[in-house]
Parts: sequence; structure tokens; C-alpha cells
Amino acid sequence: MDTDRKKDCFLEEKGMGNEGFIKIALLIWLHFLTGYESVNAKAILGIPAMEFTAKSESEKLLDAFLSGEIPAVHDDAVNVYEWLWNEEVDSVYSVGERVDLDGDGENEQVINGPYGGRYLDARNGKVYVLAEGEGTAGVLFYTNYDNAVWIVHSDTTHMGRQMYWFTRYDGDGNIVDRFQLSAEYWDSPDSQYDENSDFTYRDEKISMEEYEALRDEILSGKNMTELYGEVECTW
Ligand SMILES: [Ca+2]
Ligand SMILES: [Ca+2]
Repeated sequence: MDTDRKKDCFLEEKGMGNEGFIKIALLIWLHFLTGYESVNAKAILGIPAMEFTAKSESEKLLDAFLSGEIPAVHDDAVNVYEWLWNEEVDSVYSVGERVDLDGDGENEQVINGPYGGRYLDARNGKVYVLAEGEGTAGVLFYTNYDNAVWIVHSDTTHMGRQMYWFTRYDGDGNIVDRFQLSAEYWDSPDSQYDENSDFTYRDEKISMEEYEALRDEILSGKNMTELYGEVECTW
């Protein structure tokens, strides 16, 4: 091995070749440019994780929930209760990804579990359950559509219907927009899905062609088998 190659290898091992310095300079520049409280170097440039600044308040609250220090609050008016994370008791749940589900620039916490699990939002010093899977008639997932993240509840494994309810939240837990997209064919012989089914989008009747185009566009990239497990979907 000649001297230059040895030098290159040494720099590679240390991760500090010219490329490394350029990446770090770029990260510092990105940090000032974006004003992000935390820049995850690994996510951006594929170099070892480097936390440049402290975690945001909401990240700390989510961490506190996951370590069992604080509860998550269900704050829907009908069903107010608190849920303390406990891996033994809540063995059906597991920690999922952190992703911005309400468009406020901060990540929410996905908890994987039955019927799509639960989504947690940290705000105003507390952790709230933003959404949860409600059963086979309300399976939870989210999708990116029209430059926003939509939280979806779906009912597609029963006879006679394919139902989707889409909800978009703001950073305060308020609903910004909500709509239904569905096909219903309860009354047809053998619950047959066809062009005579009732297709609805935002309370308007639409055609089967329009329904399928919207469904495919809004749910583009979603793996329905992954969402519903082994249950056969009706489409
Ligand atoms: Ca967010
Ligand atoms: Ca939030």
C-alpha cells in the first residue's frame, strides 16, 4: 500500500476526509439556515449521529412518556382518561416511528398496536392521544396527500362497504379538515361491489371511476396488506 493510499484509508476510518469536513460544514450551514432545534446528521447525510443542540420540549415529553414518567391523556370529551406506558402491561404495543402528523414542524410519536395503534402528540406540557385504532371498523393509519398528512380511519374488511375517514389536525389538536371517501353496497345481491354501488366523496355522490381514482391517489404508496395483516382486502 503506497503512502497516499494509507493516508486515504486512515482518513476514511476516522470519517474525516475532505468529504467529511464538507459534510459537517454543510450541516452547520443547514442548522443555521433552517433554525431546526436539532439536526440529525445521520438522517441527512448518512454520517454518524450528531446532536448539535438539545431536544425540543415535545421530544422530551414523548421520551418521558416512553420511560413511564408521565401519562398520555385522552382528552376527547366523552372519554377522558390517562394512559401510562408500561411495557409489561402494554405488551401489545410497541414504540413506532416519530413523524410529523399535524404539520406543526414537530414529530408526533407512533405507537404500534391493535388496529393501527395510537398516535401521540406532545403540546402545552402534556402528551395527548391524538388518534387511535378503534377496531376493524376503524383501522388507523396515515397518508400523505395534497401536501398534508391525513390521519385515516378505515373499514375495508367487512362485507358491503369500503369506508375511509380522513382527518387533518393542526398543532393544537384541532381538526382542520375532515372528509369521507366510501363505497357502499349493502343492498346489492351478495354484497357485490360494482358501478351500481353508492360512492361518496365529501358528502357528494361520485362514480365508481372517480372513487377508485381518488382512493388510489390518496392512498398511493400504502401497503394495505401490511395495514390489515393477513385479512383479505376487498380490492
Ligand atoms: Ca407535528
Ligand atoms: Ca404536534
